[in-house]
Amino acid sequence: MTIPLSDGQEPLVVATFSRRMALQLANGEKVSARVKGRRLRPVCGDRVEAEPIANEPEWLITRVLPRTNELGRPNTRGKLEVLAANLSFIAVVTADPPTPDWFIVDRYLCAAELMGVSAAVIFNKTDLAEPGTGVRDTLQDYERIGYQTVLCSARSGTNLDALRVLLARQTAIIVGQSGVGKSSLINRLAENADLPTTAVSERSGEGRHTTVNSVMLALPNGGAVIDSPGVRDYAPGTDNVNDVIRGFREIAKFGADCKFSDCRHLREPDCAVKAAIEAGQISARRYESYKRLLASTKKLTEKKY
Ligand SMILES: Nc1nc2c(ncn2[C@@H]2O[C@H](COP(=O)(O)OP(=O)(O)O)[C@@H](O)[C@H]2O)c(=O)[nH]1
Ligand SMILES: [Mg+2]
Ligand SMILES: [Zn+2]
Repeated sequence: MTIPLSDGQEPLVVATFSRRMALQLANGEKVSARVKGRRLRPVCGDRVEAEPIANEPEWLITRVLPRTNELGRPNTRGKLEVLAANLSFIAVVTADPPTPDWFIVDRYLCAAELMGVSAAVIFNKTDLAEPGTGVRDTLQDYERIGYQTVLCSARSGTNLDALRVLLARQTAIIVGQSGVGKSSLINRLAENADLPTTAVSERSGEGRHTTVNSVMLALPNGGAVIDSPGVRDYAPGTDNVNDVIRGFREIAKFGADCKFSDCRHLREPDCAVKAAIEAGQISARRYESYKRLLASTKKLTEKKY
């Protein structure tokens, strides 16, 4: 199955393996490609200019077209790595096991806000156990601020239709801690998908070896999903205080009523955000994530001077 491209559209990057790529051409054909020069860094979702290489089966990518957005995160060396580009949706997956790390979820949701794309929180593996009240309350907090949530199971198939509806006609990336079932979900959603999945117990903590950086697969009812098996669980961050504030939509909303227009919602007087937390209108746990992300930007900023 191919990802729908309109006639005459530029080739689309549908898989990356280090410097090697798979391209889908406008006629639906898939070709492998190399990248011209060291400075070009195409990622899944990129539109590129490319040409066939004479006397070789491969194509050469010569230019990456301007991106509408990109999802980046720090890699193991602390450098920003772009995971995918030109997205319309981010699905953040959690499960138990592994023990949910909601800070990772909040960081991806923050990135989605800054990119201007929709996002949802998925809780997978409901076949193992019904989610406890802690998980349900947390998901409800996300619903309250306008993120859709889905409880599902890649194994039993429960509620996968809800996920299909969410992802239909989107260009989505599936993110989340390793072992939550991202590849398993995509294998159920995308036809002909055969992504490798790995039991949590078989994973080494220090990053397992994966050859594929990321791959984009077509969905049966239109749209596409990207799987990006990372070597470790690095979630996006930001070094800009205003971006952190914008990245937490409920904090940005209540923050409009603070006394000071540059209020960081920490110890400032007449802070509408603090009032909203006390009134139970903002989740205290989300506020902790906000403060944690803010603290990490402070460290970054201090390092610069
Ligand atoms: N019980 C159960 N196990 C699942 C489910 N989804 C994935 N798994 C298992 O969880 C492990 C990690 O899955 P994988 O798709 O590789 O996770 P990823 O790292 O997020 O891509 C594998 O052993 C899967 O078989 C599910 O819905 N229920
Ligand atoms: Mg995977
Ligand atoms: Zn404030």
